[in-house]
Amino acid sequence: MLERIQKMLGNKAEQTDKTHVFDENGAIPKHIAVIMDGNGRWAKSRSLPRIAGHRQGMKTVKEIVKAADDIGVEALTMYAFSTENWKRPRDEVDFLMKLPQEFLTTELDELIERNIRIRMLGIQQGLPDFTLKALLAGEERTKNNTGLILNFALNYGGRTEITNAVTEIAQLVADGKLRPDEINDALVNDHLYTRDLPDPDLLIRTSGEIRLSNFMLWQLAYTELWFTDVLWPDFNKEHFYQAIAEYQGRARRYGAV
Ligand code: V07
Repeated sequence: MLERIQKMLGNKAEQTDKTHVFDENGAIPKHIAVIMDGNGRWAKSRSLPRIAGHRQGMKTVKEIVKAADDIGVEALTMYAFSTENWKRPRDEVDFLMKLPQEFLTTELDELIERNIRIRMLGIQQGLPDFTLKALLAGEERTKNNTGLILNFALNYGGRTEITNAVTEIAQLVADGKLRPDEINDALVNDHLYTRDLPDPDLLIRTSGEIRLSNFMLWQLAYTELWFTDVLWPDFNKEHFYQAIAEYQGRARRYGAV
């Protein structure tokens, strides 16, 4: 088994330390959510423009998607653009809005080969046409895939998601299709973007910030939270597997009591 893990990690000598790899026979988190923070700081530390950090960050996305797929994760949800991010400088926003298209142009064939399904969480309205077109084409071309569900949260805010659910439910009540006493957790869940996904088992946030920043507020209620100081462009599959190893350690400990 150690041999398989070494292969997965690329056989580097320092990675044979078992404490840094997950247990293939332990529980692999079914759904992992990721806040990809630190791209701007990574660029600044190299005296590069912020967009250089975003481009490098996209390379990390590619590596982590494959790392998740390789070990049988069922859903991976990545926070690509928040409703707050519109406040950034115009040229930075323009650059970010080109990334989905760029990502799909280079990666879609491999995603299809891997049987990965792409989906978007968030508000479509407000996105540039070319961004939305690329996203919808990616969703369409992968809609029958049955492997990893790869969610990109884009123009996403957790409170807005819950507020929209409340509005839909209120409308059902106003129309006489639902009684207030029929409203419960499961019904609210059915009005979220993630209605057909399990809640995340593990949240990863990079770059040393210990906050949720309006990400998946409802869904993260019972999720294990894992934070690292590593900046997103420096994050790699070894870090990712380390997060899973620590998740498994926590699961073992509370399994023991
Ligand atoms: C974005 C790169 C990763 C770091 C975080 C911010 C910048 C991948 C996508 C993407 C989105 C949808 C899709 C395929 C790829 C993306 C934005 C920003 C807006 F279908 N990375 N990435 N989208 N960053």
